[in-house]
Amino acid sequence: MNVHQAHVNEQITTFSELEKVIRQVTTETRVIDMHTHLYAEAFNEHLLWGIDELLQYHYLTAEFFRHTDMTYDEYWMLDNASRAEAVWQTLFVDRSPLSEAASGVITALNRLGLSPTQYGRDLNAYRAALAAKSTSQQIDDVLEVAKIERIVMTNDPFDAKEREVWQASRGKSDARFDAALRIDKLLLDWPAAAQDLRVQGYLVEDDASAPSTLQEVRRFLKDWALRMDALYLMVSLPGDAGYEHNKAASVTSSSLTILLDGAVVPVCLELGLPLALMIGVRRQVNPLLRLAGDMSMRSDLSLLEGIAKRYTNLELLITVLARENQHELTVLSRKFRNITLFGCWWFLHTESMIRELTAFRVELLGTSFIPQHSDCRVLEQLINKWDHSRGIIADILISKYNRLLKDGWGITEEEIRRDVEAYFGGNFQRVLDKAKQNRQLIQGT
Ligand code: FIX
Ligand code: ZN
Repeated sequence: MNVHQAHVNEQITTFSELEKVIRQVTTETRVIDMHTHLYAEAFNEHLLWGIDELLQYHYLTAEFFRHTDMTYDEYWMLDNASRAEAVWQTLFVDRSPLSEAASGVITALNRLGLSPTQYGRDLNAYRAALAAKSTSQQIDDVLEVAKIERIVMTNDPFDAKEREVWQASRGKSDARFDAALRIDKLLLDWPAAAQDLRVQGYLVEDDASAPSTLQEVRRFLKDWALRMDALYLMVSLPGDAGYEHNKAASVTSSSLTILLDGAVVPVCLELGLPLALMIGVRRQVNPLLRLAGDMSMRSDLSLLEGIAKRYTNLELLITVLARENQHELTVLSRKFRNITLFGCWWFLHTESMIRELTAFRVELLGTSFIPQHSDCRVLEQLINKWDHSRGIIADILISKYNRLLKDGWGITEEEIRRDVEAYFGGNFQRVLDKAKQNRQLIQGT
C-alpha cells in the first residue's frame, strides 16, 4: 500500500477534513453527462459553440423578451450576430445577469480564461478572444475544464441532416460522444412519422396497430439504434400523455400506447436498451418564442407506474419537469427498481431547485439515482451547468456525511469517491448494464 492509498483508506475524523475531501472529489470526478443536445464535430452545424450561440440559448431568449420592445418578428429577422448583440445589451449591459441562465454565461467565460474583469462589457472582446479557436480545440478545452468524460447526444432519425451524418458512418467518429435515439415524432405525431417512415423505405400503414406496420416500426427502431449504437431510446412527453395500461379490451388504444407496447418496448428489450422518459413538457405555449416557447406542466405519473409495473425487465430512466411531481416521482422510484430517476430538468436546473431536489432525493434514495444531467445546447454551457451543480451537490453531501461522522461512522476518501463516482456516471452505466443483463435473461443467452 503506498502513502496515498493509506491516506484514502484512513477514516476522516474532522468536519474541516470532510468538507475539503468532498469539495475536492466533487470538483475532480469526471462526469458522464447522460442527456444533452450537444453533438460531436462531425455533425457540423448541429454542434453549437461560442459566445454568440451562448447568447442565443433559448433560456435567454425568453428572458430577453421580458425586457425588450422589439417584436418577435423583428428579433427572428435578425442574423445570429445581431441577435446575440441585442441579448448582450439587454441582459448583460443594461441590467445585471442575475438569472441562472445569464449568470451561467459569466461562469463559463470566466472558467475559460475570459475573465470579465479583463474583458469587461465589450462583447467584441470575447468574440475576438474566441475567434482563433478551432471547433476541435474548443471541444477539448471545454471537456477538460468541465471535467466531462462522455456526453450523450440527442439523435433524431427524423432529422434529414443528421441522418446524412449517420449514413456516412461519421456519427461515431468521436468516442467521447454517445448517441441516444430520440423518438418524439414517432410517439407524439404518428401521422407525420408514418409519412416519414415511408419515405425512408419502411412499409407502414396509417393504422399504427396493423401487425405489419408494428413490425416495420420495430425494424426502423432497430436499424437506427444499431446504426447509432444508441445507449438508450428516449422521448419527452406532455404531462397528460395517455398510456392506457388498464384499458378494457373493447376500447381503442391511442397510437402512443400501441407504439410503446408494440414497438418501442419490444425493441428496448430485444436490444437490451433502457427507455428514457422525460415527462411534463407543454410544447409551444407561446409559438412566437419558437424553441423558447415551451412550458412545464404537471404530469399524471400513472403512465410511468403502468409501464414500470407491466415491464419489470425494462430499465427506465426518468425525469419530470414539474416541481409538483418531484415528491411523487422520488417515492415511485423506491417502489420500482427498474426506475432510475435522473437530473434536474430545464426550469428545475436552477440553484434553489437543485438544492431542494437533490437533498430530498438523497434522503429517500440514498445513492441510487442520477443527480444531474446538463441538457446543454451550447458546448461551453457544460462548464457553468456542471460547475454550479457540483458545488450544490457538494454542499448537500457535506451535510449528509457530517451526520454520519457525528454518529461515529468514520468515512474514508475512498468511500466518498466511490459514492460520487456512482452519482456522476456509475449509476447511469449500471442502468445500461442492467438492461443488457435483462436481455440475456429474456433471451436465455
Ligand atoms: O425535450 C427535451 O429534451 C428538452 O430538454 C428540450 O426540449 C428543451 O428545449 C431544453 O433544451 C431543456 O433544457
Ligand atoms: Zn433535453
